Amino acid sequence: MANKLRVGMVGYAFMGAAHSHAWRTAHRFFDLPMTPELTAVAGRNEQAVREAAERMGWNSVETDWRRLIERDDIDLIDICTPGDTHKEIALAALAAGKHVLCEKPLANSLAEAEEMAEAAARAAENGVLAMCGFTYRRTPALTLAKRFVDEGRLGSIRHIRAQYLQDWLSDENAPLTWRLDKEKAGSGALGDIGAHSIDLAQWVTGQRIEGVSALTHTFVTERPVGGEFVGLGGHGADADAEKGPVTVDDAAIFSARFSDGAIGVFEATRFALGRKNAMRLEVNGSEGSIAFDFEESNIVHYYDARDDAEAIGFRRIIVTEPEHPYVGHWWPTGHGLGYEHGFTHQVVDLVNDIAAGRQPTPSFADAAQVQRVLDAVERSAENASTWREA
Ligand code: SOE
Repeated sequence: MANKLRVGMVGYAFMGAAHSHAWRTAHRFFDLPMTPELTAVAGRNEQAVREAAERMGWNSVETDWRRLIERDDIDLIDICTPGDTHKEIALAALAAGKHVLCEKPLANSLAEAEEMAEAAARAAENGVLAMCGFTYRRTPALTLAKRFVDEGRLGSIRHIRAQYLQDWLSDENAPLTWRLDKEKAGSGALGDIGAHSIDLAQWVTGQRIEGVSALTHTFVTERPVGGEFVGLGGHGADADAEKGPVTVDDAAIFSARFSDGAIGVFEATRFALGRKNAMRLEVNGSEGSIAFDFEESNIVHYYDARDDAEAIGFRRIIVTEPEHPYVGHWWPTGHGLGYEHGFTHQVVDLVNDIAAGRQPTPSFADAAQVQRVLDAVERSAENASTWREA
């Protein structure tokens, strides 16, 4: 029987549920060198964490994450909490010799992210490995897009166009939740969803973002405290309910220069009515283009400038063939995968890397580079010295 990888997870809300599903599922569809065991989940509210453990299949609970780290029957700490706790938990786990998987964005500030990346680099010297959960890298259509870029099919990259559009904050009476609190979340749409676009753009193209010019905006500056919290946002309380300040951006847009000569435009918002999870990426090179939209997550569009003039045009590739990344482990051709599969593939890659003693990606250093861009966007937006009145 394969060895076990005994997991302790901190947090059990939306991300905790997605991670639990992945830890439970990965070895049932992929041959793994170690079988994940859902050893313990931690949360402060004992009754709630017990219910979550029961529902999601965890063997035991702790009401203090520090206890997870002290336990000698746990090999890996999975951090699914808001950003204000990432650094403390990750540093303690690495110091105790536990591998770490940490949700994105890595931290709430660049200084924290850099400290975490340094700690991870030191831990890696002793075989203790850390990874950040930029899960969309493991969406097969995006993995395929990266493969095309790496194979040189697009030639040299000129344009990157990245949008992450959601609409769950459009209702101005949606309640004030942790994602709207700078202390807890670090930033708003920028760090929550823009960070995914930044990571993907850099990863797919293999180029770093070296500079940005940015604009951020908060459309609704105060919201009801304690409305009904459903899913991500939910519905507001009465019009006369007590309100509290929104301390993060609702939307961020920026242009960027990449290390190898490409230029990019980015937009992140949770106010794009009708766009539910439209994480879009388009890359144009000297020989071809790729385009992706998570609302059609099994499809990548590919344009090859070398095609016959008569037949040239974007090909709509349905990424459900067994030859496509990860896909052969799932359903017969054409049946498609969803949001949760990215998390499962993340576990597959992480477990394989841990078993091989190999650095998983994205590393904390990769995630700190994303944080460097988030930080530059915030600094640029605060002091838009290139701003000209029109
Ligand atoms: C909310 O905007 C959110 O859940 C993000 O926090 C996730 O990272 C993204 O995968 C989906 O949207």
